[in-house]
Amino acid sequence: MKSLLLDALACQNSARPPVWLMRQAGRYMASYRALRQKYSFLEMCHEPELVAKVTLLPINQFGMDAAILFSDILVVAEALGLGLEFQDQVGPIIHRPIMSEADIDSLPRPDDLSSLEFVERGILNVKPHLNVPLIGFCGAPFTVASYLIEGRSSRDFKKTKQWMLNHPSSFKKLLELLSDWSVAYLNKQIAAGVDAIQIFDSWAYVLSNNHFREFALPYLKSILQRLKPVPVILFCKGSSVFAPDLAELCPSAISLDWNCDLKKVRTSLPASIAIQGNLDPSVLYGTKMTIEKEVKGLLDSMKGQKGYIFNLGHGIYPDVTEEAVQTLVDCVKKA
Ligand code: 1CP
Repeated sequence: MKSLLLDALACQNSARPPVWLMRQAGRYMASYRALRQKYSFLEMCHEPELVAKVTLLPINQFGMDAAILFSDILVVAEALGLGLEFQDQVGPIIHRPIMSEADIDSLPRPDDLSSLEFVERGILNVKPHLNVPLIGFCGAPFTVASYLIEGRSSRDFKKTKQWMLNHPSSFKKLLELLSDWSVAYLNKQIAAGVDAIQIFDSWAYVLSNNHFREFALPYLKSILQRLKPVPVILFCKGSSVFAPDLAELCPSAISLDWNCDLKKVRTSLPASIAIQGNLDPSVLYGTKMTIEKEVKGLLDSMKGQKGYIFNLGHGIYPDVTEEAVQTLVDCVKKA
């Protein structure tokens, strides 16, 4: 498949940058909210026809240059038998969080992925309807481990940090198991037809530099080394700080948050690694003029750079307007 995204991931683009947005299929869309009146979030993830439908919603409405599979990084928690629920206003709840090394030892190995078959079927369903690449994904081991240990979203990651610091060897056992699951799960997505992969280490920024090197980086590396050949984008919140370390893993692209000067990071990294990002998601709360000004400012700063993919620095907030998202996409497409 020839596409702006795949060209940019190969650092071979000469046209305008491709644009897609993290969490582009979600609650800010009226059509998504209408479906959520009928189905729970997990029901939507489990039903391959709905997966296809929701994946296509933003592409058909706004015209992004890539689709991201509608699913969640935590469906793996279900496959591990830990029980998963998404509560409105709360977020993900793991029914049986991991509390001991014995809990880790009792988790299943990724020998049988039949419990995640709905993801594969979703991919097969959506692919024939797409004329842009489809991005598959998983959560990185540290980020997924934090949910499995905390049992829900956390501010301070206290239980995770206590375990990591006091019992590093059993914590690493969990990270290794999650790496193995990620490899099996991503290779399944690749076999089903995704064109690129993004790995989300959303909460890696809570780690110190040393701890990032000990508890995040080796597991990302182990995943990358075992994937079938497709372009891989690495996303961490805090990735501008960790970019030099991430670059050593030779991903196709690094996705950056909005704290950094994107041009500076671009010039500090090997030209063979593409850069994705990094508009502050709250710019979408601005007026049309503000959004256009901010988007153009970012585009100007990256003008002439090969291997640039326009995106936000993190996911879209659920209460932005559809008009704001359309303004952003149109503005990049006019570049
Ligand atoms: O309708 C609803 O109430 C559900 C809202 C929602 C959606 C639309 C959740 C719950 N997940 C998703 C989809 C999703 N999640 C996608 C695919 C759709 C797309 O991007 O268009 C992806 C790639 C994710 C990934 C994901 N889930 C991440 C990593 C990305 C990031 O934002 O950092 C994380 C951390 C999650 C966990 C998660 N899923 C949902 C919630 C509310 C949360 C918790 C977030 C938190 O702890 O703050």
